Amino acid sequence: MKDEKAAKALIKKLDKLLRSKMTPIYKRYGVSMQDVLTPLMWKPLVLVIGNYSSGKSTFINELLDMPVQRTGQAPTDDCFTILTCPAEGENEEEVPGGTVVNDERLPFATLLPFGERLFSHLRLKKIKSPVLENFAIIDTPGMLDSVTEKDRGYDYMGVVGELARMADLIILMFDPHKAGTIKETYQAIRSTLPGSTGEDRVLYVLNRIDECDNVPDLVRSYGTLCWNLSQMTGRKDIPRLYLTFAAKEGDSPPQGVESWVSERDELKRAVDTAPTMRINHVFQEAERGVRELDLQAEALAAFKNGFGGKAQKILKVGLLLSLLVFWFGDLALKLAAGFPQKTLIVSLFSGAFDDSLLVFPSLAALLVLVLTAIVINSFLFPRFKKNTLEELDSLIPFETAYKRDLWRRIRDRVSSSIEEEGYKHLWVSHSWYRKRLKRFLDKDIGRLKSKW
Ligand SMILES: Nc1nc2c(ncn2[C@@H]2O[C@H](COP(=O)(O)OP(=O)(O)O)[C@@H](O)[C@H]2O)c(=O)[nH]1
Ligand SMILES: [Mg+2]
Repeated sequence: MKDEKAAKALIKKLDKLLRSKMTPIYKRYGVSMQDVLTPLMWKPLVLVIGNYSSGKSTFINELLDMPVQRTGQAPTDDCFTILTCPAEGENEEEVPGGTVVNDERLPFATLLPFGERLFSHLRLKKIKSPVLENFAIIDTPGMLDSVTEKDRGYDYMGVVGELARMADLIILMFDPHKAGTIKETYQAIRSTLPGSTGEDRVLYVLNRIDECDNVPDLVRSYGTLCWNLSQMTGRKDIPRLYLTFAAKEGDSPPQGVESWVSERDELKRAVDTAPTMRINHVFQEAERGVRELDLQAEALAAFKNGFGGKAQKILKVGLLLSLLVFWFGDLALKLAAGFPQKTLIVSLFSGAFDDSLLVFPSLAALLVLVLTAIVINSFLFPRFKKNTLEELDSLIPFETAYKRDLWRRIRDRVSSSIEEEGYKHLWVSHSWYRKRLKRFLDKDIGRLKSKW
């Protein structure tokens, strides 16, 4: 309990730190802080995903010790259900998806882009349960084989990915019948987990092992799942796999699986750690948000520098031309058209110089400079902007997969920023902002984290 209180206090401090140090930079880049602040605001989240009928809803009912979710062999439930407890003075109720995503007290506004079709498959249930005071649980429609977005009506993978990003703990459930056919789901999660960390947020569960005919059958399922998992994770070390089943009340466990009875309790205890897991996750999320902003600054700096290089070349030519025009323009004109009578350079050498001779060369040089500026502004810049937008992905180098994932998330943001405010960004000192972001990531956030 003490840990939970300390965790809450620390999250509050992080919120304050982000607001005080990051607000001006977010404003400068026209990015809403909502994305980085929402993960801090609600309660710990546990996400349960897996094949249909792998026993997700049964496990949730077991955790809550009441039959909240419908269960059944066929795909019974095509809804994302957020289970939480009512606030003080509130009653138990069911809130429809459209209201959930628009409620500013809840962190689900990021699901808004998935549209109306998702909202009819989303709901929030307020249930009086002591478990739900510590964290909220999200039950999900089971993964089906070979289902396209068209069949579902909405981007299922996208929603799972977004929820996985928010969740402090993810339970990935398999059963012996389909030991590892949810590669796509895993990929949706994987792209939301930062670098090499983050995988500790996933609990892998092989459920329904009581349905294996005998131990060799279980070993085969386990082996298949391990193999598939290593294909999914691309790693050779296998994460811990909880082997569990829902014990029927009063019944003794079927022969062969007695040894795994205690794993169910271990899994439940692991789920109970969600509130403290949240600390790591919340810091990761905050860092990710700030890194995204830094990446945006990096991209805009590259845009600015790229244009700067090109503009400089033209400017040099323009300056040279204006100098030539200044010194020799009137002379050239005289040779070509016979006037003016007196020219600057000749009068300087003959000693007949007077101030009025400067008027024509100065105006001509100024005209060349103005023309250069017009060329840069009206031809070079629009063309450079268009080319950059067309080849946005080659604007900056991607040294790591993590950076590429971050880029995927902010690409559209950068694109519209260049499209709408490209000119403004040429005058921003991105390196100064990047220094402040770096200091925040290297020092400020680390200092706060070390208090945990
Ligand atoms: N034998 C056995 N059946 C289970 C177990 N867990 C769930 N079931 C049954 O499997 C069916 C599907 O479970 P459900 O929780 O609805 O799966 P979901 O689609 O993942 O939510 C239901 O009929 C459950 O009673 C288990 O561990 N062992
Ligand atoms: Mg279910």
